[in-house]
Amino acid sequence: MSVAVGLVGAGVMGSEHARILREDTPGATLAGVCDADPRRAAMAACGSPVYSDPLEMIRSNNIDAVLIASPDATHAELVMACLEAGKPVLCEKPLAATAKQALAIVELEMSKARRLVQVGYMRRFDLAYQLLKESFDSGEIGKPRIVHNVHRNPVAPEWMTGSMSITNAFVHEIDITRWLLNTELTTVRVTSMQNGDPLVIEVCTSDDVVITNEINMNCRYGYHVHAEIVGEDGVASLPSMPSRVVHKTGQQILPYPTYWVPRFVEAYKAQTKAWIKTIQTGESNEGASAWDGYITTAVAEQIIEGDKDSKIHLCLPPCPSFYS
Ligand code: ISE
Repeated sequence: MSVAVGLVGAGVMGSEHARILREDTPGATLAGVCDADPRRAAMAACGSPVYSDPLEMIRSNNIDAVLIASPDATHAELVMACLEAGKPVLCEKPLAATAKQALAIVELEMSKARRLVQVGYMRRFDLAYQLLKESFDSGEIGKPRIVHNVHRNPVAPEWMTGSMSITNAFVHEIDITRWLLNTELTTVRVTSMQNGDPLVIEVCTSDDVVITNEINMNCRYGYHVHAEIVGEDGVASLPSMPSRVVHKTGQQILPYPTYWVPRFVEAYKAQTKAWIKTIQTGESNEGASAWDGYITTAVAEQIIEGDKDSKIHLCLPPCPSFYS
């Protein structure tokens, strides 16, 4: 049986998800698209029904599961509606705008006694990150001491305002580091350059690994994500990404993508396939749970509310058995 997916949001990510659902996800059908802009929705829908009210689409009998790719502030309410309707939902990161909203999602999901929420931290499905995790899990590089993360965008998207370099960008490093090292974060110190960009964020984990993070929203040269685990017996890093070498004007050039979709397109596809398989078979996948989404939002919130330039001691509750 093909899973009929309703997509909320047809912007940069939404239109990409629509394409992946239409062309690259066996077992799924794009069964509806909802966006505030009906023309944009129709373009992404490519002939499937267009909705103007996301709640109507979520509740429709023609929709089995929902993919949310609308603006960050709308996520929590839409995920709650999916839970109320008993429908599986893949929500783009972040899960919610506040830790309180994210916790309400966790509580509602637990009350339904069924895992329905997956959060779109797609780096978990990136082959290079998976191999990095394998190096750590296999013990090949020994006990980890340091992780270096670099997250650079050429120019901050125009919708990126205020603390979104933390709530929308750095949340990837929070999630991927917890997943890579299978650990919890304990302290954070943020060093902010003049106008808040770039940020240098130092994090410690419960097993004394130090994580350095450069979050740079305006590096100019391209979209570039890098990670390296320094272990006691060796170092494992992400490789240069598959690209092409251009020989031109006396130079050899290895081009960078201009934004994140080309870099992570295979991860987005693998994430959607895994989500659909989980819906069809009930088998779990590597994706981030509502609990992971809650922890990530809680860490981001505590950083934003914490004292700049001083060490923030994170206060995170233990993981309920429902999620372990
Ligand atoms: C964007 O929203 C994303 O989700 C990308 O994955 C991230 O790398 C980028 O910094 C964000 O702005």
